[in-house]
Amino acid sequence: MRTRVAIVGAGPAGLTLGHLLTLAGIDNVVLESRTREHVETRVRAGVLEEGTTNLLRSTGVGERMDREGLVHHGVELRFDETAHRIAMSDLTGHSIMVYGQQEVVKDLIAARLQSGAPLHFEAECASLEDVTSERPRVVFTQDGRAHELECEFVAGCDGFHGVCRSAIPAAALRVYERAYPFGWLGILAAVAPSTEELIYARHPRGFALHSLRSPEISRLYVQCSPDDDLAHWPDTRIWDELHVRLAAKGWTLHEGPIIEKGITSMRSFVAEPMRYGRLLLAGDAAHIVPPTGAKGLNLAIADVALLAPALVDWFHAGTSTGLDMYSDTALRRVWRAQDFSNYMTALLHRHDDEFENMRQLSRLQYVANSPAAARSLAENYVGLQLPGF
Ligand code: FAS
Ligand code: PHB
Repeated sequence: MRTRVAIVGAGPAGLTLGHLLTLAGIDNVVLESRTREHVETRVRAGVLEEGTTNLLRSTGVGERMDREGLVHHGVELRFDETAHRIAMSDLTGHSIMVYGQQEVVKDLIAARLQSGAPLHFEAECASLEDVTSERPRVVFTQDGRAHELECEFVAGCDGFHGVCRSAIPAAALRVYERAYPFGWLGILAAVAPSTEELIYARHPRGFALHSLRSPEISRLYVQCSPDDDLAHWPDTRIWDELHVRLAAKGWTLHEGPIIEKGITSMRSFVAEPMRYGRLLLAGDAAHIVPPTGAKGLNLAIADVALLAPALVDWFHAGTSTGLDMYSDTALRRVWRAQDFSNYMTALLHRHDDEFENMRQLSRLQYVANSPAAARSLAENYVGLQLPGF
């Protein structure tokens, strides 16, 4: 098997890259270790920045998103049982779109299948070979048999637990990591959201987030310990904690059947550089952010929005500038998102350190009362539109 670009992973990064390259007429193959059903039902992110929605819309995969997605112009910070709205669109001129990551993945898979470009499910990459040569190879297994995919570039879009990053020798890789002493227990509930906009709540019992997926489905999270177990969280306890942590005068949280729940640990992680020879990393394969800033999915898309034109220039114009600049350019945005996600996590989660909790309360009071502080939070949350990021 041969192609120009081998893409490992059919998450948002891999599928978007494959979509963009196919539109540009560049042969590529997407290899995904799981089933189509698994990747299309994996509940993850929910907030899309305009950079993401514009890219999906302008490349013909935004129609259902625009029909079913929810455009939001603000988010609420809630503390001391009081609501403080951050009027993002007024402050920045930009909005966000609430539309589940699994819906984005479904739309991209549908477009991929319609294009006829190769997308192999249950095709697990075992290793990458000769990534510093001009003919790297992807060794993968499918139907119990080993295969080799010869290519000119490998896009490692296989997430944090994938194999592509490990093809870069440790001596060539700089890794930055921080584990947080928090986890998130997330639920999908079959109940109309109790709020029009997202609510990020700081409470002495711990952080809570009220997000949404549709007029009928609510997405909610509570801070838990990083090694917590779902067995300790019966539905009654989840709702009790949500009622306490999200409480505000004159506001009611409506309960409903919980249809999905899971616990996610939180970490910050960056692997530099995002290129090694003919291997290019994108998305969670290169970086992880705590979900408090709603950046993970958007960073993955931002990476491939840089990588696709760089590969197009290589194949169509024979220039390597985009590829040579890819890692440095992507990492500027990655580190900005790392800093913002770390800031939002520190701002809202319950710490074991009372000094930190008091500092946090003061920061929240400052953001709630200072248009300058609110604008800084808002412009990072909607996705920085500054040169160089
Ligand atoms: P992904 O992990 O989405 O995709 C990688 C793909 O590669 C997967 O389909 C995997 O099956 C495949 N793969 C792995 N190894 C392979 C191999 N050897 N061969 C072939 N394929 C292989 N972000 C937010 O913004 N907000 C959130 O609330 C949020 N919640 C999250 C909850 C969880 C449990 C997780 C894990 C992540 C969450 N994220 C959230 C971050 C998430 O949205 C990621 O940023 C996003 O999925 C990144 O997309 P990709 O880089 O494409 O990686
Ligand atoms: C979600 O809707 O899943 C969501 C929203 C905002 C976040 C994290 C997750 O910061």
